Amino acid sequence: MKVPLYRKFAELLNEAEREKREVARITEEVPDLSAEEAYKIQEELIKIKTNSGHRIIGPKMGLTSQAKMAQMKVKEPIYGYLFDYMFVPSGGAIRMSELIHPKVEVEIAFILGEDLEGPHVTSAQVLSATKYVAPALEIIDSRYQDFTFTLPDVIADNASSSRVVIGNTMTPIHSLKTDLDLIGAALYINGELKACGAGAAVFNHPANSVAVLANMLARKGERLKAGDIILTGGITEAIQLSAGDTVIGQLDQLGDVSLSVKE
Ligand code: 0L1
Ligand code: MG
Repeated sequence: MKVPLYRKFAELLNEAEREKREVARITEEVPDLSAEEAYKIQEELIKIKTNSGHRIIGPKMGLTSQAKMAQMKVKEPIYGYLFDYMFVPSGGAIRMSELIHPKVEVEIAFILGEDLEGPHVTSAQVLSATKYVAPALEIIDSRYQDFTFTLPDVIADNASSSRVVIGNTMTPIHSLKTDLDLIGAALYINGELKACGAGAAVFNHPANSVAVLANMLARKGERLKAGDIILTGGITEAIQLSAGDTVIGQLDQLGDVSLSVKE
């Protein structure tokens, strides 16, 4: 595929997000789109956003559970980028009128104290470079019709990134009493338990997810930077949101993170 086509699809996805409308999957027009080409489209999309004044707050990992990887028939997760305009304070609100068909998932965020550069980053190096961990809610909002896509489609669409809520408490990683894979997470919507899991659902340990991310970014000469806020992947399944919902994510030792959903 040629560079002008990367740009064309990136513009389509960016417009879909801005105009809050679903679009057809790219693979309907380009059935043999590869993951490598899809990351080129994603790079164009990121350029469009940064050129229009938005700032990256960190990368995110998606499809990090064995179940999701098996479902998509892939051996490694995917990444995308979170931007400043996606950030919602804990206890704040998102608006359905600004989104297409949002879903929410509970995650653990890592806040790095040191840079991490692949290609051979280990989870032990991730743990030593991490300053804080925090509870997070990720709102994913695929720009594709009916929230359905192939792997290259979702890579091009910035891994469905839409909004992110980070809990108010940042916990120094070395103060945790149990390892992150044993930390339990629960997702409540309107007081009802909708999903639960443990940190191990994320690539066996969320630090593995960050290590894989650093090693994937090294392929294009990028590294993780001190201060990056990294979403490591959903611990719970993603749950559809509706106007009027109140969402609370609870994580052992890390605390709560919440948001409400307005019209
Ligand atoms: O953050 C995620 O795990 C989302 C990855 C993309 C797949 C999806 O939109 O469900
Ligand atoms: Mg996610």
